Amino acid sequence: MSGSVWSFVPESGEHAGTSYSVVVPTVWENLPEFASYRGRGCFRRKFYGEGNVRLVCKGISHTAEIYLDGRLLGKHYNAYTPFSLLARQIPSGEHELKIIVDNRFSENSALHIPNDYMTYGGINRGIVLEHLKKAYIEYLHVEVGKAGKNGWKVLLTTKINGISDSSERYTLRLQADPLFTDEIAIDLETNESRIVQKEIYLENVSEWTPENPVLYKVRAILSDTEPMDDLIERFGFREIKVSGKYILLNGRPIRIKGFNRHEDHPMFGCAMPLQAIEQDIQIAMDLGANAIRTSHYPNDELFLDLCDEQGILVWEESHARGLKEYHMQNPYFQKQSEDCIREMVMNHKNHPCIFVWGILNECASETLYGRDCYTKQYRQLKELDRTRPRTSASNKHKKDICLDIPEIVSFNLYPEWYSDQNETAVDCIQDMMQWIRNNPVTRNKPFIVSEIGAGALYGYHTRTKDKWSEEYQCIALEHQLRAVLESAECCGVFIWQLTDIRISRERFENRPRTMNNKGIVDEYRRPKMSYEIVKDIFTSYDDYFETNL
Ligand code: ADA
Repeated sequence: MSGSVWSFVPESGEHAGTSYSVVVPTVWENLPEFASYRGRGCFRRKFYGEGNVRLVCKGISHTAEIYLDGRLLGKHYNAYTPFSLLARQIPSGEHELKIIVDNRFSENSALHIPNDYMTYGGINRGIVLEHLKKAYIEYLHVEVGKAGKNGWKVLLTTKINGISDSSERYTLRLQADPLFTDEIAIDLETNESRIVQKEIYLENVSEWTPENPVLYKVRAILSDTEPMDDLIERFGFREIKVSGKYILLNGRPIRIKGFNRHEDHPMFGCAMPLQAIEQDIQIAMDLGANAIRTSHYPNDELFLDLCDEQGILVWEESHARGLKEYHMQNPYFQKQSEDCIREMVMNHKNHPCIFVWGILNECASETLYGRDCYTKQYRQLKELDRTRPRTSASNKHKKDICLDIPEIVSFNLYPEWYSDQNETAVDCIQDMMQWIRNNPVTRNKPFIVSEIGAGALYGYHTRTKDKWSEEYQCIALEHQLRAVLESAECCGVFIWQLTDIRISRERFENRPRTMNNKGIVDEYRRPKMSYEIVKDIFTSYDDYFETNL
């Protein structure tokens, strides 16, 4: 249903009730009259169908009510995670899908709040309609881990949902050419769901590395007398481990040279098409980066697919930015966070590019209540994925009381931008490193500078190299990056940020242009003066640390 024309009708404002044609995925801010519309809007589309249908929505911003032929099928909160809904035995013929979208901030929304990025309104990611028979495959997870010197253990977990009114016998075929094929018989009672696991040991496979990101495909086929559903997943043979101060990728200590990136574009809002996503990745690679952090929410699977293919390492994080203790006490906070983490991990865990899961950027990690929330979320992550390390970008630094929980410690630091003018980047980084070294909680963990940067207005130049000029951004970034990358105790950095982005006008009125202007390229992807400086610095540091582990 993606790439097709839908109707959009706003519910309030001077154009309430008027119908517009839009191509989904889209956000209504792309329509000239709705550039700042905050409210509810209705998207409709007709389709032909019959029998059991499943609707898979990859992202609706930010609250959705979904109706089929006027009957409520389900609701979902959060712009940045996929979900699916099932409708059984619909009669043959034309049907109407209606999605009511709401992008308003309210006490019912704990994660989408006015923030330093824009919350758009619309169907921002792809949408798929599947016709099902008596049973379907909900997911196929592939977990890989090293086994011995040359071997790999592969754990395949398939979830099958029966939607038949009688008990049935099925065959599940798992096929990854040329690696393995297997067939499993499954008896399902009426409406039963079943999780089927299969462990395989393999040798002589090609590893997934940033230099040579080899991907394999595995296909699950569910049949009774004939095939009725299939699912193809890609995966890679790579293992992430943490050892002392290092993050090891297939045993080698990697140095992170990364960018923070928001899904934001002046022409598409957060509903970015594949080509625009690919352009961002190409820009990051041209700048010498090997990693991207999905600040501050799970990204479109299209982005992850491209990173898998290009060998870009990804820090994927669940949705939250700058929540204070009172935000975290919102009665919806825990449930909305839990849903977001579950939907993120369950949908994205096969991507080899993801090397770390992040939670709760700059939230209340200095309070006991905050610690309780961090503990719960870290625990949930571990239950959902035992293979990846966890972290959180903190701005509480020495006051943070949650640093003992995750495997990796990460700080957002802005020396020579927000901090006291007299503090140099070198002083700031050295002071942090000394504190980390002397603190038994952090001493033996990898440390990442998860944000560093400075603002520059594209095209603004001053002889005096004042703040907001492109000249000032060059100076600050050069000091910051060299200070971080010269420190052997720091395993990497994510620059804030790849591109300039739009922010919510309800907050941060003090940001020029209602934009966060710390991009190395502006919102139209035009390079600022700092582009060449960052590129020189990033390309002069190796992707791995020289060390005898
Ligand atoms: C924070 C935050 C970012 C952004 C940045 C800035 O560290 O995590 O979302 O707001 O500061 O530009 O100040």
